[in-house]
Amino acid sequence: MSLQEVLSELDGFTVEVPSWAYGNSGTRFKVFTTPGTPRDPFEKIADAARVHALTGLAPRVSLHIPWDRVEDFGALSAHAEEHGVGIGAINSNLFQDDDYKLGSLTHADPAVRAKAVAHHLDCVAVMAETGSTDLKLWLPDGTNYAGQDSLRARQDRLAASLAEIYAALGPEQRLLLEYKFFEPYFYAMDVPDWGTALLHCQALGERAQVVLDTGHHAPGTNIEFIVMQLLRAGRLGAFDFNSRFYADDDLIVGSADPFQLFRIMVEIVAVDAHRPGSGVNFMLDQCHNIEDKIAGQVRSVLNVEQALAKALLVDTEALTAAQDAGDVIGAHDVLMDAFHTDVRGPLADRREARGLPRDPMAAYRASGYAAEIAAARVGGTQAGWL
Ligand code: LRH
Ligand code: MN
Ligand code: MN
Repeated sequence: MSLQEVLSELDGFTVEVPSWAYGNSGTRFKVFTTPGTPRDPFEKIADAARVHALTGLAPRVSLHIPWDRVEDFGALSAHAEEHGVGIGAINSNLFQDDDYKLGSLTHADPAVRAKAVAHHLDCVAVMAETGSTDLKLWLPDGTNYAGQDSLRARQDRLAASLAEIYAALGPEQRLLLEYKFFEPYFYAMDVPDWGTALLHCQALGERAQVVLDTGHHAPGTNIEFIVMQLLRAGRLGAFDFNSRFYADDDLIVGSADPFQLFRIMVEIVAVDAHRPGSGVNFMLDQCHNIEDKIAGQVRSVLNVEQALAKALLVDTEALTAAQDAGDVIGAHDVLMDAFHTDVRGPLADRREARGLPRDPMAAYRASGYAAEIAAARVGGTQAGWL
């Protein structure tokens, strides 16, 4: 098979970009503002649409509620469509309300739990208005001290709250449950790992699936193993891609460790989960604190495409033969051959053939869009989570 034939597997592969990547962001120490930062969700979508126009890879934008709350979500959806993109997952937010200091969906007080459930029903209403099919829920609940609350009771309350939310979803809609092992609590998070997320999803039903955020694991965790295991269970609903050195750094995916991203994609390709309709939503969850945000997003989606292209190049016949023969080095070499292949030229050829810029980054720089928005927008908003 020719290289371009192998790469035709990329047809239809998409990456979903987060609205919050286009807002100002930073650390608890400092938020640097960037000229041209969007002032509202409409402008965030316009910027996201640029990324899609340049790469042909990013036709959906995830929203975060209430960061992206607008009067008329139908109008936001129509605006997205006019710009050539659509609305993707709707993210709920349980981490910025004083009532949730001791928990939201797990809180001991039924009134607080009811409020947190109601927020999700509100998100489901946004899904109806925008045509979104994914409700994404990251649970920031947890405890800071042993004995602070019953670990077990919190799981029981969570299961009951999730069941109420799940019951509100339509037959075409999914609940995506994201785990994280630390932060904002440091003794015990209530959904710290993929096992806990999976158990809750299995209890809920088929349309409850796990979200794997690459920044949400302890150092040294073998993430591709988790990818493989969730795929085996039929429960890998989505990725939140980003890159990290230390913790949940949310930097450009594939920047610190492109090899890890490749290894993840090898597991994806092994079961054709890169193909449209596989049920895996390849999302980014990133922010760009010091770099240009649109360029940062362009680099991110290209990095994901590149990792997938290399994974597609793995000679699976040779790999299986080496594995079956117990040829340890031989098998490893087959994988590394694919990883070391430079796919940038062939991917540029593919883009050109599809009427896209060969070099999206150069095209972005030459477009003058950054200067245009810097002149037009004054006082861009913060992404929301600081
Ligand atoms: C939590 C998280 C989750 C939130 C996003 C802003 O760390 O990954 O996905 O919605 O960050
Ligand atoms: Mn995330
Ligand atoms: Mn995160």
